[in-house]
Amino acid sequence: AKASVAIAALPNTEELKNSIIKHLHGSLGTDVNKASPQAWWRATCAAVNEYVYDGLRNTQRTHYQQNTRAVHYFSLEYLMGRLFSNNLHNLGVYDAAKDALAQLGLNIADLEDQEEDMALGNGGLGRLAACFIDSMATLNYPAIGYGIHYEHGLFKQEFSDGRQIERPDSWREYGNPWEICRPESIQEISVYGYVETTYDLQGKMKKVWHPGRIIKGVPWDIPVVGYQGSSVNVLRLWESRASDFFNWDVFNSGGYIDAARQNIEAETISKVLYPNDETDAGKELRLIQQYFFCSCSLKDIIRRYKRANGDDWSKFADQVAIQLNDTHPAVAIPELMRILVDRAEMSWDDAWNICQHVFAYTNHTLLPEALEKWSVRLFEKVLPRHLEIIYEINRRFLVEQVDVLWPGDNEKKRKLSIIEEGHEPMVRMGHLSVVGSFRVNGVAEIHSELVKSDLFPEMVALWPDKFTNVTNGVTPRRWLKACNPRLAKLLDETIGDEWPRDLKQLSKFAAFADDPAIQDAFMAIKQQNKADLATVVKKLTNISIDPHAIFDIQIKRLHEYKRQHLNLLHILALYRRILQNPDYDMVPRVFLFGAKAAPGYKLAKEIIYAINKVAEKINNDKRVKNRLKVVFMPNYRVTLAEKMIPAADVSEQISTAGKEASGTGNMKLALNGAVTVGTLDGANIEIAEEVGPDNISIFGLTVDEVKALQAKGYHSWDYYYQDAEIKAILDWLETDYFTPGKPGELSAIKRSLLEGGDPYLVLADFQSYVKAHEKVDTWYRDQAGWAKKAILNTALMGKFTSDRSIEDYVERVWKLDACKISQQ
Ligand code: 26V
Repeated sequence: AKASVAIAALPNTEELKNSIIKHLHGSLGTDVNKASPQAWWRATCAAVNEYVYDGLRNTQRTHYQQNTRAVHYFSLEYLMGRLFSNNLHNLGVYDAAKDALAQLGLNIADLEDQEEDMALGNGGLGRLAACFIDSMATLNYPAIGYGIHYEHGLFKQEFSDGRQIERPDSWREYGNPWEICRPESIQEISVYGYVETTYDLQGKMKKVWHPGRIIKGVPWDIPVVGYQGSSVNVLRLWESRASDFFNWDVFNSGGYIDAARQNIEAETISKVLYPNDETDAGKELRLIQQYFFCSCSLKDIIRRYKRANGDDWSKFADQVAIQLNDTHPAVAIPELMRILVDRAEMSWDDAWNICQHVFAYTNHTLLPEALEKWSVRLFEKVLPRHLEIIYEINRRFLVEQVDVLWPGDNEKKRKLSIIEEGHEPMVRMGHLSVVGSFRVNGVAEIHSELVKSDLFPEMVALWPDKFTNVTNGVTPRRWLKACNPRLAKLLDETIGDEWPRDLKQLSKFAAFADDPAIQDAFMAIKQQNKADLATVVKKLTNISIDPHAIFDIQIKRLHEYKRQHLNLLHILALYRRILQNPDYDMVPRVFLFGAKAAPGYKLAKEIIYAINKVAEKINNDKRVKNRLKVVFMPNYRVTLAEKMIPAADVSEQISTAGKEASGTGNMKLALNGAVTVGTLDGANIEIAEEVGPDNISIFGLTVDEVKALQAKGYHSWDYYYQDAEIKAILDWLETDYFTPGKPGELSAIKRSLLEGGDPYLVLADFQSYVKAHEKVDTWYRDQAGWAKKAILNTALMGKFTSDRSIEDYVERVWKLDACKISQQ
């Protein structure tokens, strides 16, 4: 048995095998002769958990004994995916488990497929949170993730005649072996009601909130296993329940049915993840979700703090840092103020001083429609006391900060006020987050600059040192070691096995970029990964694809700014060229998409439909002679990403410059040796800096050029009339060529690009995009040259590990010390 840091003894193959059988009998109540794959999977999870829990106990005891400063990551989303192979890899027992299962006559891959994805997130923001908690545990930082234990994660996607259908996700319908319920740490929180102003005997005013509803929060803990026996941290997710105490009252007053209804309403809070949908904005339930988990989490933090420090609040800001993952948890700021001022009876100034040393805020988007605002009316109904507190925060901010720098300037006050005045007054959560935090960061260099210049320029004038950048990253454990075992093995053999915890080591691989043997090995691995994906594609879509074609992949949420429709226009251009010139010379290409559209986002759904219809036509057109295939993979999710990314030759990162805050899929694909076709947007800019101009195909307008074009007036019609190819393609979409007998079914895209004014400059970037792809085609014809580019992409992506992001947060924001875990 191998020793590690947090875990006393890790099992060998024999010990694991015995433990799996022990749990098959003792935890699952079944037998080797009749156990289902599901039972084997559960027994293996239980066996693994023996070691995970050992690390968990040692970590929690060490943190308690050392009374460490800790970071508390507040996020509405954690897009975890599956945990089985991740936990095995991070414990360092994947091969032992694989062998143990093989000896039992089982294939580990079949067991992996028993697990549902834990899809408690929408996309980039949620997956980033998952990568970050992996890195924080790996780097031994005292850290806890707080969020919501949604009963239903992101919807499952099906296609019906090419149209997206949403189905509920029930990831834990039959339980989840990784989570531990902690009823001993239940919290109660309040919503609704009214505020009473009272005066004590000294005449001092006191505000008393009489809540209308009390709700119970039940914590579920998910162990977060650091790589190679580092810390085992916790992800704590709150589930809402009706409060026993409250319902008793209703029950006694004869309101049995009312009590049942209130039960249902309380349990609705953690029922479902909001699918990132404009039409959902402003929904009461979403605000209650935000407040519910923030209040539960703050009370949990305070309980732990008081256990160590009693009623002395003076060390609170030394011990506690809270990172707000976007503005979604920003209501934690007035909630901490309420607890300190109303409950702990602290002075406003002392309480505010604590808040401003505890909270830090990460901005993840500049899109105006995604900047959160809540109507004052709704806030007052749900959280009346918090609205008063926000008013007071705002009053002091405007008087003590804004009016001091810009005396008498009402225009500045109007712009900076946390309350947006108008027909329907709104609370601006971004403003609240900046005012209440000691640090604000964007998620890539360019994005952080735009946060300062375009979003909060006056806030920068007030607090220049508050703003910083932390470029995103991804965990190389899941996104290389676990998902691409063939490449991981080649790396181990050529540069040693330190790279998963020190990704800069990958640069040693660059020395092999010209080595024919390594080039062959690298390309052979890509080929095998592509063959594996082709099998998956055949199974899921019944489309046959040739593993020797270029696999060109765009995987991300469906949004106009991400421009999947630009990709589609390029596919149509190639198709048209083939039809016009039967000998059109191109390297065969398979275009693969994976994307979910928000259920209420009409145009996004039309784009999915159009891609599916175009795919149907092209894939069945003999004249194409296999030069082109188009595949839209259904139900894109973390588990599918893990199968697609290792098989990618080309990575599509084609957002309008200035719109994609960072991107993280771009990092995963390049890390696995894909060549990026991308705009100078988000982290693409930093990827281009790292891999160099020979190893990336950049196209399109820059941020400054986009601004200039929009300032002078962009007229998409000009491109339509002046570019015969664009005109032909858009007109083609209006015919019934792709939807026989139903002309006009695909016209929504053309309409948005012409009558709609093409808000994301698709037509402006089109020809530049076509050329970027012609460059890729030329590059690919030189196989040794391509191998070199692919190798250099992998070798030069070391910057983009989430370990580096976390070290940046520690240095620039959290000021934490790592904590070595001691064994009992
Ligand atoms: C907005 C809403 C609004 C209504 C209901 C649910 C919901 C959920 C999420 C959002 C905003 C999402 C912002 C976001 O995901 N930003 C992405 O963050 C990634 C990690 O930093 C980054 O790589 C992507 O570029 C950025 O789009």
